[in-house]
Amino acid sequence: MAFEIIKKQDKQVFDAISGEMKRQQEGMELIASENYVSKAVLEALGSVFTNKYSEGYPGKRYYGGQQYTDVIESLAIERAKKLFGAEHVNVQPHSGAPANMIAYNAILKPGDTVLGMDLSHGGHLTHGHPLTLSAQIYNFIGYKTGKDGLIDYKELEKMAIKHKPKLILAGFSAYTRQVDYKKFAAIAKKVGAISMFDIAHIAGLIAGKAIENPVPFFDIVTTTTHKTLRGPRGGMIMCKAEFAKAIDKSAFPGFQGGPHMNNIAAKAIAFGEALKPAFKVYAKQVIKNAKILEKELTKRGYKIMFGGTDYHMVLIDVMGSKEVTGKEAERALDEAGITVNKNMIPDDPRSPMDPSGIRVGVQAITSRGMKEKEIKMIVEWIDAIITAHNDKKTLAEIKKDVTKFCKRFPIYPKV
Ligand code: DSN
Repeated sequence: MAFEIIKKQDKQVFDAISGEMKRQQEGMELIASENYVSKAVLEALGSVFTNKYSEGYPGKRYYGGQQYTDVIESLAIERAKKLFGAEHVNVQPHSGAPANMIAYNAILKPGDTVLGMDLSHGGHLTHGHPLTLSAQIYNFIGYKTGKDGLIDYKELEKMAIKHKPKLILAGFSAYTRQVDYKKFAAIAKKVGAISMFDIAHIAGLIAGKAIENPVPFFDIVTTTTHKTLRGPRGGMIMCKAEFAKAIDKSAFPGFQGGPHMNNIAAKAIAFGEALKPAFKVYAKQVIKNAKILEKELTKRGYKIMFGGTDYHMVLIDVMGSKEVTGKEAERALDEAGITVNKNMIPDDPRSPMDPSGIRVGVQAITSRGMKEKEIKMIVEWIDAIITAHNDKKTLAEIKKDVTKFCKRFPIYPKV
């Protein structure tokens, strides 16, 4: 990727792009929400669709000149329907947080009660964290994992009966265990609530058929398109036909203006890629790699939260395992060329800026072709780095090895 025009026109931006390219190529990306899109997705993002306004939906727009935007948006919708078996799809949400807000706005009135997973137990900010706009509008009540580290469905049912929520939310950014879709849907049905699943983290695992598809079980399913699904930064909402009108109206004109058509073109490409057999191989390998990660870390005395993983990531209690804080672990790993994020663990006694845990995901390195053998090597480094977290010399030495290793797995061959 040469970026010749930017190079001639704007050296400051060119230098930043080149620096980021080098950082991504030479670093070990273990943040659980990132991935490497294909060159085709990158091309679509940089296409002329970025020039076009297209408020409305295919066949019903407020501006002229929509012959090609309609093709692109319809393609993205049809491919998403095929991937997830959804009755209705809206591909316009700019990202995951807006997708959730659009869904809430479609079905809730201010003050309505929502049950969502507590953030420190693996939920997500937009599922009711007090600092979010949605938490100021709706009455969120957080459910937690039980003593065994798993969602306690009996407790969830009790809470649902007690609080009579209008909406019950599944979906997580750090909880790593398979959800019982039927139980969730049954609890929602019992109390007359709408059921919603935010599958942002696991959408690619579902699309690649490595885990069961929740879409048939839930009324509404929101997602991002850029994590395990390996598409562009973006969001999407799937729902049962009865919610279609409300969701579309809430997306536009309710919440957003013109859709970002270059992004929707890139979503269509990514969904096309996810429909190919190779994506199933990828999704299965992601889970195999996460299982090895869990096993190797456990062998070295790291405490994995929720009793393990069924997905692409693990949440590690580094403080409880090695007396190193999440912040310190993140900093030391970063210094040695390995990128993770510090993360709260359930009922963390520490603060969000300096929590007890780190979250580690393998979906991005799996896209680079890394498998079980490489994961074992990576765990050796992680352990060595955490053990020597204050020893700058050791961290610098490991960084050299990590860089050399990463160069063997090009993110874009011949860049
Ligand atoms: N920021 C994303 C994550 O890292 O999980 C979720 O929004």
